[in-house]
Amino acid sequence: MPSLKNKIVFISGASSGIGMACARSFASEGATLILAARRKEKLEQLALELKETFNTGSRILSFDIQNNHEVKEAFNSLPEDWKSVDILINSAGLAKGMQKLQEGNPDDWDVMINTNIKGLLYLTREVLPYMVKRESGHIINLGSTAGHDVYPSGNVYCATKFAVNAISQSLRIDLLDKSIKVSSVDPGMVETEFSVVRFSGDVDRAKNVYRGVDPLTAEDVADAILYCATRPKHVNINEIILTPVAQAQSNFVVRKPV
Ligand code: 8X3
Repeated sequence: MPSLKNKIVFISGASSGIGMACARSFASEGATLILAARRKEKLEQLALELKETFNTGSRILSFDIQNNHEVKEAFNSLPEDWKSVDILINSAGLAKGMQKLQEGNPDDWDVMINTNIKGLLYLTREVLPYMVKRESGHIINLGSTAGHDVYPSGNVYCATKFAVNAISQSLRIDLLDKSIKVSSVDPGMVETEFSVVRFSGDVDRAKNVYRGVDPLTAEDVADAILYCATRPKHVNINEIILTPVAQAQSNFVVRKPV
């Protein structure tokens, strides 16, 4: 298995959930990390933990991915040799609200569209030219089963994940002649802060999403991402869709009585 030793891995959304789990698993494989998110203290804490546990060298970048100016400024603040990112993990993303469209909140739509689609594009736009120049690199996008099948009241969130799916497919074509890999890792129900954020801190409602299911963990998804990143040079994993055993796709879930 190709080594991640001294590879530069840029992780967006690194302050929690799947991004944080990726930081830990890639650090344990010897990668050097750029940890990006809005919450600086969380990133500092994580960088310290990874230094103590794995002796990981890392840099932290705190910025709002929804703001292209901030994304550019943060990326450009990196020393030149750190800009040659080997693997970009676009894991920043969120859901806000879950209502029928006619009842939805346009402010929530903006946050989802600006983070999940535009933020991913802004960051990729900064990192990619350096990969293209070297004709080497790997972009791993965090998609979702919601990018394959819509579900009731999922409208805008599902649309953002369909967009991520389209961006991954399109990037793969555009980069064919540059030897750059593009993978999409698309989980179903993962119990992280995801539903708590979606329901604005309503922990009981968030818990209920995973009732009787034995959901995926952030570590399960990080494991799939690590798998994509550690294939031989000539192998690209286009897409991994992973769900809990009790889930077939967005709309088919069997719950055990609890
Ligand atoms: C997360 C999957 O079904 O909770 O992207 O929206 S779902």
